Amino acid sequence: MHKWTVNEAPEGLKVLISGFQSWSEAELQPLTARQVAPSYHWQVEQGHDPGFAPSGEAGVWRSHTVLALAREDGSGWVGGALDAARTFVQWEARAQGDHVTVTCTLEGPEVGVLWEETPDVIATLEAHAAQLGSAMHARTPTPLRVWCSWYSYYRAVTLDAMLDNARLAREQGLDFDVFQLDDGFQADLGDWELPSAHFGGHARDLPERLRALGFTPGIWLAPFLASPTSQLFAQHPDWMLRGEDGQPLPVGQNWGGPYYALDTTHPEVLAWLRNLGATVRGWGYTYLKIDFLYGASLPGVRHDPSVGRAQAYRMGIEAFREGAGPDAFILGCGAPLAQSIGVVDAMRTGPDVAPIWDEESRRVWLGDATGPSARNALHTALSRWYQSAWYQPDPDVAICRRELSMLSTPEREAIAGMLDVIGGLRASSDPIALLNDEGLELLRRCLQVSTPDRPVSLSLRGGAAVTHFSRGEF
Ligand code: 9PG
Repeated sequence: MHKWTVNEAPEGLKVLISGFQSWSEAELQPLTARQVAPSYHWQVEQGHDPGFAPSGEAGVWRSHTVLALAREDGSGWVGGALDAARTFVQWEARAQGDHVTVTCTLEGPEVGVLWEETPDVIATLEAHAAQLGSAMHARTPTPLRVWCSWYSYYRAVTLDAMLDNARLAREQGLDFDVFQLDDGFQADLGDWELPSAHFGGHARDLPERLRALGFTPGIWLAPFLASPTSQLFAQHPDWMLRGEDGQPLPVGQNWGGPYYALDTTHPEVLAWLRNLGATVRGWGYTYLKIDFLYGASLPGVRHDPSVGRAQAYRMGIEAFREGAGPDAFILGCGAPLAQSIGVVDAMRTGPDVAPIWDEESRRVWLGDATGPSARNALHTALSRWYQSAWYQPDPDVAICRRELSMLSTPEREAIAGMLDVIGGLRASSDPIALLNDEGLELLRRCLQVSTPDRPVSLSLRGGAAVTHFSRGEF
């Protein structure tokens, strides 16, 4: 463990943190405020690192890979790492009377860490992020424009809905590069090759037809998960990550019940992951959204106990990448962030967008800002601006439709403006047939790729931290 003392009154400082995985909070806050700790166990597993969760004490902030302390004038301190492929780099800042104690704990092989005082926190954080990105051979390809089925069809997606939207997008001259099938085509979590009853075909039937319309075929998978009802689980119970009690470890609650994760230190699991990557490539998909990846990185009992959990995670994503091939475009989601650098092309850097601005009950009263909402998605992705040196950021979809949505016109416009500031991938799930002229116009605007913006200052106003981006409107 590394430890530093910052001899500065905590009251005058802000802290910038980035949580464990895509959906975890990232934010700039007064150091003396309280980092929100989720109330329920399942919220910890799905949005945080159960091995290094927020403490819930006022003045104690936990962050993965990077942490910064900033004074009102933008000077301060920045912590970073030189490598994070097989190691979780866990930072904590603790306000203690007239000073701050900063600790950095490594979980995994020893790696170099940096703690630097700087006249310009923004520039130093960006320099650290760039250094880490280049040391880990970050892939930062051209951002793509993606139509994704999730945020309007959810699990009820069908083969026909995919093709109808692709045809209409072509007719309307919408500039999508990729048409991506999301969750719902498969019979069960883990049984990727068996179709669901409602899908109306097999996922392998789609790519050729999408290509004929001029789109790159994309598909969603949660390659590290298995549901208790799946054939995968029935056939290979010994492949599951386990708890101390020897039972398969539930790694979250979704799809109507608990779900398990594969143990990526098991050689047969790694072979199965390689094969899965190759299989979906063989079906004709070259854009692969791989989701719920955090599952393989949670604390648990593994086949090879000498492998740490960060390394186990890395072995899993590397195996999938090997199978998919070096030219597949891989989007990580629900994924430990820095540990994915060099393997993924793009990364979701916030929780899901939803057709509501904010779910105050969950965010404020249940203390969980990792849930789906436009506010949570954009706030989190903006707070990770410097991570565009690690992968193409994916701030998630714009919502341009008026129907099936509770967003107001100014809220839809605000999303478009913030996507422009964040840069990275551009995506939409709007059923094209639901878009009126105004919606089509907004969508065309949202599909214009921009370079990520950078904040010009980090300041404290009336006790609340505010980030200013140079495009300035938000
Ligand atoms: C498909 C979706 C979409 C979406 C992903 C991810 O905590 N949760 O229960 C939880 C459920 C779903 C979710 C995120 C968190 O969404 O981000 O784009 O692919 O899975 O199921």
